[in-house]
This record gives sequence, C-alpha cells and structure tokens, in this order.
Amino acid sequence: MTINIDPPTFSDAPFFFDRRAGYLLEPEQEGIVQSHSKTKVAYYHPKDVGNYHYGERHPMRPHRLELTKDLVLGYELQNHMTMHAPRKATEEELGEFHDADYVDFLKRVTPKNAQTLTRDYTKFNVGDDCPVFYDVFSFCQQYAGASLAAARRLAAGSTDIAINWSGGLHHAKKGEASGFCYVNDIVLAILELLRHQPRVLYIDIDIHHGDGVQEAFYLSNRVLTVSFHKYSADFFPGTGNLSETGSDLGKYFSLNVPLQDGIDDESYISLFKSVMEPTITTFRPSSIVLQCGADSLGCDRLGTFNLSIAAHGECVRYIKSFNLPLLVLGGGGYRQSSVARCWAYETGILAGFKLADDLPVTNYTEFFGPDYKLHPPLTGQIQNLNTRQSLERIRVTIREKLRYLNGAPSVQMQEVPPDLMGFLEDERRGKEEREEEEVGNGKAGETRWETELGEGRRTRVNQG
Ligand code: V1D
Ligand code: CA
Repeated sequence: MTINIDPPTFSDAPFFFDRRAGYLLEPEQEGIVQSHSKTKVAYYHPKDVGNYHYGERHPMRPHRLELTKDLVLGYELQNHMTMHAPRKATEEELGEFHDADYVDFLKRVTPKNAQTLTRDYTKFNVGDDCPVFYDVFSFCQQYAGASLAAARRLAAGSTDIAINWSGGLHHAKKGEASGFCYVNDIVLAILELLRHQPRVLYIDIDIHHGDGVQEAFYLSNRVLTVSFHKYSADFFPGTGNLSETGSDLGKYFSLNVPLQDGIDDESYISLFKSVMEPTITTFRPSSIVLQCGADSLGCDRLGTFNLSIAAHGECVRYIKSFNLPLLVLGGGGYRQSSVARCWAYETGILAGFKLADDLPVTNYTEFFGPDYKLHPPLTGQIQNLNTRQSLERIRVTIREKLRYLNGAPSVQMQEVPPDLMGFLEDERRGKEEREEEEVGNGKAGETRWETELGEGRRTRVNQG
C-alpha cells in the first residue's frame, strides 16, 4: 500500500493534543501510523448483521455495518485486534432485561402474521419507526449477542476495549420497541458488567437522548448515565432535559446535556471534556460503556449538528485516555458513508492507529466518492443555535449536580462482595463459552478473521 502523509485534519490541530495521552505520531506502517498503545482491543461483528432490511423508506440501514467492517479490514486493523463473530443472544439472556411476553412476541412476529397481531402491535410499539421486517428476532439476537459477548470479555479482563458497532440501540424499553430499537443491548451489557464490577459509566453521543438506558437505571447509583443530545419538543424522543437527574438511590446519577441545532466541533468537545472529566474522577467507574451514534455528525439525514468525524472521534479518544475497561457501541447514523468513515476512524483510534486519509479500496468503494477520503470537507453547515451563555449554563449546572455525588455510598464503596448468583450463573455456562472468554480465539463457534496480505480481502478460519 502506498505510504501517504496525512493532510492536517481537525484532530491534528493543537487544540486536540491531550496532556495525558500525548498524541505524537510514530512512523507510518502500511499507510497507518501507530501510536504508543499496547491496549488489547476486541472487535465484534455478528455474521450477516448487515444483511437485514428495515424497509425501503426507512432511514436505518444495517448495511452501514458492512461498509464499516470493510473499511476496518481495508485499513488492516484486524492485525491489531482480535476479531469475533459472536453467537446470538438466547431468549433467556434477552429476558435479563426484557419482559418475557415482549421477547416472545419478537420471536413470533413476522411480516406475514403481523395483521393478526394488531393488538400486540400497539402494545409493543412496532410500526413505522420499528417495523416488523423479515427475521427481526435474529437481528436482535445478533446485535445483543455481540454486546453481551463483548461485556463478558471485558468483565473477564481478557480485553481492555471491546467494540460492537452493531449495538448501541439505546431507545428499546423493557416491554416495547422504540426509535428503531427492539432490544436494548446496552442495558443487557451493563447488567452483565454489574455482575462483576461495582460501577459502570454510560456515555451517549448519539444526537438522540439515550432514554432507554437512562430509564433502566434511573433508580440506581451503580450506573451513571450521561447523554449529549438535541433537545426540543419536536425532536425524538422528547426527553433528556437538564432537570432529569434520577430518583431515589439514583438521584444525581442521570446527567443530561440538552443541545440545540448546529453545535460545532469546538463547543461540543470543550463541553464534552468539561463534563466528562469531573464525572469520571468523581464517580470512579470500574468500566465505561460509550454509545457512539453517528447521527451527531454534520450532514446526517436525521441529525442537525455540525460535528466533523475528527471531533466525534476526539470524544472517543478522550474517553480512551482514562484507561478504564471500555465497551464501545454504535447507534444511530443515517448517511452510510459517513457512519462507516466515522466508525472506522474510531476503530483506528481505539486500536492505537492513525489512519491514512486516502480510503483503502473495498467492495463498497463507490459509496465514498467523489473524494474517497476518510475526512472529506463538511458541507452544508447548519446555523449554530447554541450560545456561549446556554453552553456555560449547562456546564455549570452539571458541575453543581456532580458535587452531590461525592457523598454517595456507591461512590465511596471500595469493593463489592462477589455476586453469588453471578458466580453460580458462571458455573452453569457451558464449557465452550468459558473458553470463548478465557482463550479468546473463537473456540465457541467464533470466527477468527485473517486477511490475505496485499489484497485487503478477508478469509474465514473456523476455530471450532
Ligand atoms: F423518517 C422516517 C422514515 C421512516 C420511518 C421512520 C422515520 C423517522 C425519522 N425520525 N422516525 C423518526 C423518529 N420518530 C419520530 C416519531 C414520530 N412519532 C410520533 C415519533 O419522530 C425516531 C428516531 C429514532 C432515532 C434512533 C437513534 O438514532 O437514536 C438510534 N440509536 O440507536 C439506533 C438508532
Ligand atoms: Ca445522546
């Protein structure tokens, strides 16, 4: 591959040099530039997850996951991460959060029998936003299975970072679908982490409010949720006001950063860092789950922010710099080419590599024209309706709320006794699955991917 000197991008600007991480670039290798990290990274991509269709007129395109994976492989990042094709989540696993009748409905419903289930349609909120498409249940099992496998690997300490771009479906509720989301893989993954760890921090940079995750842990002091989102009465889901802070034991453990149209890179990053730094140092999470919805990028078909891929990635880089076990998930994102560029770039950041600006050739190269760059110039900026004063008010209010956390028992707690139920459950799990976690080389039907050198093509090596 030709060695390219990257043109300066937004993340190269001095503004982005983080004191802690020190992003000095090392010599380039095969078109990518390595940084200091020896961090272990596990990449989860459920087989066929990109082949599901919400419908012609629906903005959600799972196919974006194939574009992303092909860019990741084109950049040869698979040589620096473990690659996993995880098994599907079982009904029992989905039932750890979701109601049994809802899981059963998802399992039974098909586009053909939908007519006969109209009452359930209303009850479980399927329809325009959450259509019943062919094999919708398998789709759910796939993306949730990936987030669960990623969480298990993190909890076992077998990886430092786990990535599942097919996950991050933050709107799904215990007993109903919502906002393109059917099962909430994030809640399931956090519950898995909580079986082994005292506190989990959830951060959500999708342009929509992370309402499903907030709601699931609204009364808990073991999960602190922070969502950055557009907040207005006519923007889905309409929740996420600054005043929503949690209840009972969970009071002050839900934080919301409500923003207006057109926020730019500099204000977003400055606010993100000044909220996240005190949140992390005060809450002292044992691990972090980061939902990276890419509909907060400029030019998204549903979103109305002005963020560049570099700025979105800077949030990921910043969270990585805290060196805590990190689960990174996808979410929204409705311009397939931008989503794939963004998540490939962020995979590079997480794996410790700076990617060349010239995109590698993949099966989907035609999606990335006319520039074929990782960081194409942003066009069609939207007017920034966030004033300096409105942003300062949010910053000050959140910092005040964080002061209340200092005295919270879950934060003072140094250790949590081992969870007996979790231990018994571990024992119950099959031998194959324990090997998946301990050996990490796909013994449980996982697939390890290898790349044919020089061609950027993928071959599968079954390990079973
Ligand atoms: F434009 C559409 C075309 C077809 C079907 C749906 C939509 C659409 C656009 N925006 N639906 C929405 C949002 N729904 C409403 C409904 C109107 N009702 C009264 C509510 O405004 C839902 C937006 C969901 C965003 C999902 C997400 O990006 O946050 C996401 N996160 O993880 C996965 C997806
Ligand atoms: Ca959000």
